[in-house]
Amino acid sequence: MSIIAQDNPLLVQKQDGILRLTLNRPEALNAFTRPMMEGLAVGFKDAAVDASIRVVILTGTGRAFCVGQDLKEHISLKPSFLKDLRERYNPLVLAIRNLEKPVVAVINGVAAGAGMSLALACDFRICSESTSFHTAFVKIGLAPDSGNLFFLSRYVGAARALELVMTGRPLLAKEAQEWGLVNRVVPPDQLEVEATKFAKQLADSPAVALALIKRMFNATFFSKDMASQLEMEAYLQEIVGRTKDHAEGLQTFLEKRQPRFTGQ
Ligand code: T3D
Repeated sequence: MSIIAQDNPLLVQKQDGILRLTLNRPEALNAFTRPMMEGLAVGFKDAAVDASIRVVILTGTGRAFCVGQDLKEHISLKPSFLKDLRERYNPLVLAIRNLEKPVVAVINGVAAGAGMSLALACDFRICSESTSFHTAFVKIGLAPDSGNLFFLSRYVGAARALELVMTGRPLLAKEAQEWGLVNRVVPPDQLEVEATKFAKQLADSPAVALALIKRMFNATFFSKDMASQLEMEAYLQEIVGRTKDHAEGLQTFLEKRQPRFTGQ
């Protein structure tokens, strides 16, 4: 494993094509501070330009994934919400959605506020049985931000999303899975193994196809109408249809063997 940086409050590790970004302020349930968010921004920029990175895992240490903005920092700095969201939170959400590589949220415990939003912005959510989601904003007199309601309503439907953001009631892992919000729920002691196995499968998949599937997914759920979506699918299929990985895929179909994708 190559450890790119081992600094608190964000651990950055790279192994087997997987970039693992670990929020590391367990004493504050991994609440976001400015240095942590700057580290995340750098991590996602690196992931975009480093071809050896095929998948990003976002996770946390201790009993929480992330509980959103560090409210103690917020109270002491008294930032403008508009400026803070525009300059720090929204760019991070966009970086995750615009990164043409899968991003897996490995949710090891509590996810609240903008921490929950960031988990929702990821492509996949694998969580431990101990996970609970808290929209949290309403509990401190705020409206949801960082895409929380935007993503939530698309994943679980309008009625459930509105109930969660208006009441702030916790959503436990089992119910989140029943609602289709998370991909897998696993016992805490199996989370890392299961998540790494899943990420490795993505890392070994044809990279161009995954990039274009993510572009399609964004267009399907997050923008555009059906006609332009169909046009875009045709356009993207034309591109991915010219890759060596597609040729390898066809070949393995004919030869009945496992593919060896190279990302080209
Ligand atoms: O500029 C901007 O601010 C714009 C962006 C805003 C985006 C946002 O994210 S706003 C939403 C911020 N997050 C919250 O409001 C969540 C606040 N936390 C909670 O509601 C609860 O902690 C939880 C329901 C998430 C978990 O409850 P529980 O009982 O499991 O843990 P706890 O005892 O409340 O917390 C444990 C420790 O973490 C505690 O510290 P202590 O007393 O042991 O020293 C607590 O203060 C700390 N902690 C929890 N959340 C935060 C936090 N510290 C700083 N900031 C937090 N958000």
